[in-house]
Amino acid sequence: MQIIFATSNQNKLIEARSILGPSFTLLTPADYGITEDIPETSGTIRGNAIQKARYVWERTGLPCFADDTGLEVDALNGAPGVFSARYAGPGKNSEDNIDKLLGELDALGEAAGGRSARFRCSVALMEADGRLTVFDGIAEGNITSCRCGTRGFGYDPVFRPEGMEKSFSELTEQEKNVISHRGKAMRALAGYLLSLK
Ligand code: ITT
Repeated sequence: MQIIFATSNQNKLIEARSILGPSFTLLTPADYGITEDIPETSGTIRGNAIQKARYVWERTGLPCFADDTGLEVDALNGAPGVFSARYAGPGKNSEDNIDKLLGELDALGEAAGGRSARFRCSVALMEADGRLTVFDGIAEGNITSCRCGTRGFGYDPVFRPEGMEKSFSELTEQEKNVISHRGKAMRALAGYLLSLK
């Protein structure tokens, strides 16, 4: 089945191809000449996923899905959350975002009362006829005190999933996908799409 994944994040694309497997051929907005930044202005993770999927569907009329993900840290009242991509400010990268996150938690010290956190992922699917369905996935865990591991992307080096001694960046791609927020949401997406056949 051919479907567009409305993302500009190559790491997400690699993970999605692995999670969804050979039954799906993933195309990208660039394959349809959509090269501009897709707006993400809704204020919620679910809303941003819907906004991105709808944006590409409106321009192609083809089935497509989008992923929006945020890291919620309890001691920071759920921040960075929907602002995860630009936590350290516009033009900053994942290294800057991690520096800011660790700095905020260090500044709180004991007052943080723990380092529990979760990745929250929403995957919004627009079918060709305009039908919208959203699939959610959560991975619970803790923020480490320093970077561990070299794999993955984004906040992976400082996120240790619940019940594991390793960060996402110390897991193989397959190990991460089994337990990750994106793995959960995208397996639900795959189940839905295959049930339509
Ligand atoms: P698209 O919107 O083009 O899909 P993006 O990188 O902007 O790509 P998000 O807004 O969903 O995607 O990402 C929010 C932030 O969370 C961003 O800094 C990512 O690097 C990070 N992130 C997303 N998924 C992650 C994962 O599985 N592990 C670690 N960090 C992740």
